[in-house]
Amino acid sequence: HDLMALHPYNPLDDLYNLYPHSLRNIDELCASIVRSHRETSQYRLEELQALTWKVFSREEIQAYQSKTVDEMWQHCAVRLTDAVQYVVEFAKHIPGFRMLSQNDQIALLKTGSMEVVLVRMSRFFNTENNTVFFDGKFAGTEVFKSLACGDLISAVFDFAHGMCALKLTEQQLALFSALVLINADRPSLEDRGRVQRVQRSVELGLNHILHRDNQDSLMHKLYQRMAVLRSLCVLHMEKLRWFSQRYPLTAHSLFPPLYKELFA
Ligand code: CLR
Repeated sequence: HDLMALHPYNPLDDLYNLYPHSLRNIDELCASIVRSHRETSQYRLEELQALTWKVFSREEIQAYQSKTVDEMWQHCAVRLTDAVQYVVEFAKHIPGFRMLSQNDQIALLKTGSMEVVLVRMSRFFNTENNTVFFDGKFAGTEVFKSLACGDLISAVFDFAHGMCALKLTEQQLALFSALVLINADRPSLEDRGRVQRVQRSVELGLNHILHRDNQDSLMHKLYQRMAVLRSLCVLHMEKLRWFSQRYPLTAHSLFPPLYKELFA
């Protein structure tokens, strides 16, 4: 009886018994997603931990706050695009992604890349003082004041806080990021069936890792996080539209091409 409680029934167990070879495939799938995550995550966790004491000074915060709205937007758009570029690299090494048509790859990145950046933000977030690693130091929400979108910034910080509370391992985070990206429900997909097959394999991978870690109950929480992510990205697109209307020249000629291609 006690043993049953330790190892709750998992439908994957049947699958493993029926197809022992597919367990090896799932292991290989997980290994390559984890490797891709590691190679594109910019900083290792130890490196970030060693930097937590680096916070912006009063004067530095004031310098960010006295930037004009369009200066600060441009600055953040460049930083975000840099992060998105790493997510594109990550995507390319998810088994099955490169087998999708170019149209479908772009469709997935258009809706998913910002979401993955926000998932990754939790690695760069210090819950002790609510700061994020930005421009070489840890920054609180006040640093982003001149963007004039406080509601988006506080929602993004709340999300990072919530992600940190889940205390995901790097492997769990890697698989979750892949699942956020490979989503057959995204708009304007040509070959939804093919995306669905890749999605199912990533889902199996995440299930497998959570089961192995004795954390099956995390799956439900992760699906809840995905719903919050969608609403954050809708908010990001609304802010971007608002900004482009007020500052059409900056948005048109000074934003990085990739940022425009994916979000505009
Ligand atoms: C996310 C994880 C990446 C590294 C990285 C780079 C840029 C950071 C981003 C992280 C988190 C979100 C961030 C961004 C720069 C600006 C943006 C702090 C840490 C904030 C939320 C402002 C968004 C403004 C838009 C509306 C333009 O691997």
